[in-house]
Amino acid sequence: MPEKRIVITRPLPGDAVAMLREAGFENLWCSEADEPLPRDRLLEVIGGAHAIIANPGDKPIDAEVFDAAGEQLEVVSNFAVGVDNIDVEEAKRRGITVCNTPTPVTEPTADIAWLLLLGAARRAHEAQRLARSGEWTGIGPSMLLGRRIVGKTLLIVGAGRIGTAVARRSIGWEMKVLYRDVQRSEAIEQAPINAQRVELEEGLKEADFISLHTPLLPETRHLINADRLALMKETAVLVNTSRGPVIDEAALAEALRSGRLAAAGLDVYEREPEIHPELIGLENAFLMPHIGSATIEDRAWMTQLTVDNAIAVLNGEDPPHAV
Ligand code: 8YV
Repeated sequence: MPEKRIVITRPLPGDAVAMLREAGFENLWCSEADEPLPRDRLLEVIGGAHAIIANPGDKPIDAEVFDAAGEQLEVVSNFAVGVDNIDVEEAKRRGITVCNTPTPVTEPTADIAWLLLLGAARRAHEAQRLARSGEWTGIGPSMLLGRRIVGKTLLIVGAGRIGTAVARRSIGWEMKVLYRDVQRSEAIEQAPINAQRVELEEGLKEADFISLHTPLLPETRHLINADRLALMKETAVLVNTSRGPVIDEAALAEALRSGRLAAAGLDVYEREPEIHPELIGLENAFLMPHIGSATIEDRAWMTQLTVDNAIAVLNGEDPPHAV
């Protein structure tokens, strides 16, 4: 039987190719360019693949991709916890296993949520720009006033791994934590977090800081729309490290521009890598280019897990993380 073919759509940090060779897989194709593989090239190179090692830039991984790969395709191993770039239902229908990398993504993404929360609340980007500008005239009583965080109320929307890790970090800020999730979560309700489960609307009205951690599903697309933005306090800060389309970006830009909402910290966008042009021009939008999981250690761990997931499926074993 010919050797199983593995396609890696973009070079990953750490040496995925070496890891696969070590495990005895020699029939490998790895893109050399550190950029998304153009669609026509993707459809061309995956022919005959048993495994695709994909990343969120490959979208969509759908029926067309599965057809181009061929019936022998066994696994799509995604370099991400989010799998909204993959048609999971179609994969399931065809018996293709979809895998992801939840564990390494949790803590660094929770850190970035806090960086966004702190940065947006304390106007870190404006402060940084002034410090570097050569125009700073000295400490000023009214200069760059931000918002107090200690003792305020934090709403976590989506109490999974990342939402819970963000809530855990709030202990040092002595915050009251609310959460909204379709399911009850004991991990977030028990000490030391002691979060209280609320309806979304109730939480949006009460919170000073709102952090989004839902997966992107049909029911979470534009979960935060103009109506829900209108429920938030004018002093509230909204943070998103989940997926861009969870927020109606145009409605958010309008709320920030009009002063309806104090500030937002965003790592993800509706049409990445495009960012709504109005957001780019707004001082109360603190923006990052989707770097939630981007630490040296965690990205190397993600590569290892992506490879381990693929190898397990190809060897007929249970993968560490199937969706
Ligand atoms: C990306 C992420 O995978 O895990 C996710 O779902 O969005 C991130 O960790 C990462 O930025 C690589 O594109």
